[in-house]
Amino acid sequence: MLKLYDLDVSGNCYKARLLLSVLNLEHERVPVNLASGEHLTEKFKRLNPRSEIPVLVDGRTVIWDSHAILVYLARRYDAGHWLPADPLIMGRVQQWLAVAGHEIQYGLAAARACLKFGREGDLQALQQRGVTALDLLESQLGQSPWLAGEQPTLADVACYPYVRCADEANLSLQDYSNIQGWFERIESLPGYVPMLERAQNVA
Ligand SMILES: N[C@@H](CCC(=O)N[C@@H](CS)C(=O)NCC(=O)O)C(=O)O
Repeated sequence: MLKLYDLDVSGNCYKARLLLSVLNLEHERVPVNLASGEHLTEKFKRLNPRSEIPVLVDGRTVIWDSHAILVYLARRYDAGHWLPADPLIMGRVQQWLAVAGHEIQYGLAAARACLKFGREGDLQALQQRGVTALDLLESQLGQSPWLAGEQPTLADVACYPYVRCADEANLSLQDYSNIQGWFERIESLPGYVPMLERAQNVA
C-alpha cells in the first residue's frame, strides 16, 4: 500500500493527501513529529536527505518533495487528467508549480509559519510576497476556471492548500472573488478532502 509520511498541519503534505483522495488511492499515513526533530534523524534522512515532509513510499520507490509526489501519482495512477500530456497545458502546470514553490511557499506558507508556529522571518515581507501570489492567481482565475485552463490539474492541487489558509497568514481574501469561486470548484471535486487541522478546528 502507498505510504505517506506527513503531518496534519502541513499544507505541503495536504497537497499529496488531496491528490491521493481525488484519485481514490488507498494509503497509509505515517505522522512525522517535526517538533521533536524526527525529520532530522538518520533514519528519516534515508527517506529524504532534505529532512522534509511529505515523503511518499510506493513499494520500493521513495519520492520526496510535494510537487514531485504529485507528478509521480498523476503519471503513475491517473489517465492523464491531472497532468495532461499536451505541451502547452503541461507547461502551464509547471508555471503554477513554480508559483506554489516560490511566492506561495516563501510568502503565504512562510508567513503562516511565523504566525502559527513562531518561525523566524520578516512577516511583512513574507506577507507582501503572499499578496503577489494571490494577485497572480486572482488574475489567472479571471481568465480561466482552473489555473492551467479549462480543466483541474496539478496546478490547482499545488496552489490550493496555502491559499485556502491565507487567513492563517493574516491575509484577507475578501477582495479576491475569483479565488473564492475557485475554492468552490475545488471543494466540489469528487473525493475532495479538507485540510485536516482546519477541519478539526471547525468541529
Ligand atoms: N519543497 C518542499 C517543501 C517541504 C516543506 O517545507 N516541508 C516542511 C513541512 S510543510 C518540513 O518538512 N519542514 C521541516 C523543517 O521545518 O525543518 C516540498 O514541496 O515538499
